Amino acid sequence: MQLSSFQPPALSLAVGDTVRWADGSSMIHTTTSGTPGNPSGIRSSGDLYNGGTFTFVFKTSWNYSYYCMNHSSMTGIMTVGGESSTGGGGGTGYSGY
Ligand SMILES: [Cu+2]
Repeated sequence: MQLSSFQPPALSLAVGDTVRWADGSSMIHTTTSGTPGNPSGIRSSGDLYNGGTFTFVFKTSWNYSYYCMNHSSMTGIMTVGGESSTGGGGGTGYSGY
């Protein structure tokens, strides 16, 4: 994470990929699934301070919108495709929180 944005804001992943967010700024950020004001409940990092990191494994094919709870202008999306035999959606199989 840069000062007040997700870099890169959009990523394409394969099912099973692991993503690590790192707060490289002096501000407190989160990476929270959903859209500002509407968390989806799949995952939330909680507050990340400078040097803090959060790792999440994307196990289901889906488009994951996410945002920062402290800065509503910070949004991003993970497009997860690839060889999923289970289809998208649902709330199972996540390793979140
Ligand atoms: Cu933030």
